[in-house]
Amino acid sequence: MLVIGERINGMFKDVGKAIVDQDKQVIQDLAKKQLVAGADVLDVNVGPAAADAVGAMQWLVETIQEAVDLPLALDSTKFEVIEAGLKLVKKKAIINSTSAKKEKLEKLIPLAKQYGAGLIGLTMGETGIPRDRHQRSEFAAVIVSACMEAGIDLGGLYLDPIILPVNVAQPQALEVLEAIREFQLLSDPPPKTVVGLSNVSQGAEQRSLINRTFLVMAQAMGLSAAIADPLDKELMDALITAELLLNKHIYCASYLDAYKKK
Ligand code: THG
Repeated sequence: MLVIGERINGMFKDVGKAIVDQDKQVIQDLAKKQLVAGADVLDVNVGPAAADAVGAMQWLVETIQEAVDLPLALDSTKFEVIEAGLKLVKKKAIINSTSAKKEKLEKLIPLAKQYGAGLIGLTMGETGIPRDRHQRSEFAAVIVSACMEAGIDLGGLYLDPIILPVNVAQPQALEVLEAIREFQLLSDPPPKTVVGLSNVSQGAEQRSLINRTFLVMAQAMGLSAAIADPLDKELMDALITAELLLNKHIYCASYLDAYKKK
């Protein structure tokens, strides 16, 4: 399971404030802590408030790379913001994200190709947020075939079924789980899958419990990656235990510690 640390997102108050104050310490601490906790990649999102989003992305990428050596997932709906990040990254980045919309695919696939970056494809299109597993698979097929046509390495493509908060869209959680399974039928070898895990519990009580329960269920469906909070120890322990039970690594009495030292 690829863990993409979610914490460097201007949606969080501490990060939003650090961007405004240009406070490197806050960002670098979060980068280091997520690395130690088991993040493989760091998501970087300037958040909704940043007035100069391009400048904020540039500052975040440089600030993070001074502290840690991890690859970054550049998370923005704006092409220029992602491009500004791509120009600065030292490691192969992940573009977060395109959708199945024609104008998005036409811009972001060439960008991924130009920079040799991975690509997250949100399975939503002209009609907006998908209704059910079938619509998700339809949008997924559009994204996969556009990448194939462009000659993009499908090994770097992550399909995202889009998780909605369970407190307002309860039936969607099961649709997402089924979609994760269906996406894997779209190509051989199967495309990878990713979710923005914390979305599922937004506005709910028991966030951590909901997050880790859903994560384990998604892992059983074959999920490849999660944008999630690695600082949530119970979440990480559940993730590692699920991998053990799915026979992805060998059991030993100290398997939790052994995994973290990998
Ligand atoms: N798919 C993809 N990318 C994504 C998402 C996705 N990027 C953003 C998001 N969804 C994943 N990241 C987060 C980060 C934070 C929260 C949820 C998802 C979150 N934040 C607190 C909240 O809203 O309650 C912030 C409150 C605070 O300040 O503490 O829950 O789905 N590809």
